[in-house]
Amino acid sequence: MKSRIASTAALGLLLALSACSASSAEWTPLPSGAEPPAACARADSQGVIEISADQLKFSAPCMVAAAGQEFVVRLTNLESEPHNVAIYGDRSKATSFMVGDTISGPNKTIDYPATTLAAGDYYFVCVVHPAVMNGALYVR
Ligand SMILES: [Cu+2]
Repeated sequence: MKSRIASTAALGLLLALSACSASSAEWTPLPSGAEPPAACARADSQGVIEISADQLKFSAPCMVAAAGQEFVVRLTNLESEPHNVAIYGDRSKATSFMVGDTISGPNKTIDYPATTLAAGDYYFVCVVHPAVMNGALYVR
C-alpha cells in the first residue's frame, strides 16, 4: 500500500515535468547587436545549415546564417513523424520566406534552398508541430 502511494506521487511529478518541458520552446529575439547563442546550428563554408528532427524536437534551438548570402537548410528527419522547416519574419507568420516540403523518416534528408535574407532575427518552425518545434534564425 505504501509503495503504491509513492509511485502515484512519482507519476504526478513526471507528468508535471513533461508538461513543463513541452512548453519550453520559445522564440527569443536577441537584443540588437547581441551574439547568437553557441547552441545554434550554423551555416558551414558552403552556406549549409544542418539540423535534425527527432522526438518532436529540432536538434538546435536556433540557427545562424550570413546576411545577404544564399543558404540551405538541410533537415534530417530521424523519426516517422512528418516534419519540415518554414521561415517567417516573426512569430505572427505574417511574412513567409520559405516553407519547406514535409518529410517523414526515419533517416530522410532534404535540402531547403532559402532566400537571401537581410540581417535580422527571424522565426523558424515545423508547420506540423509549431507549438514544440520552433526557434530563432539569426542572420548576421
Ligand atoms: Cu514537426
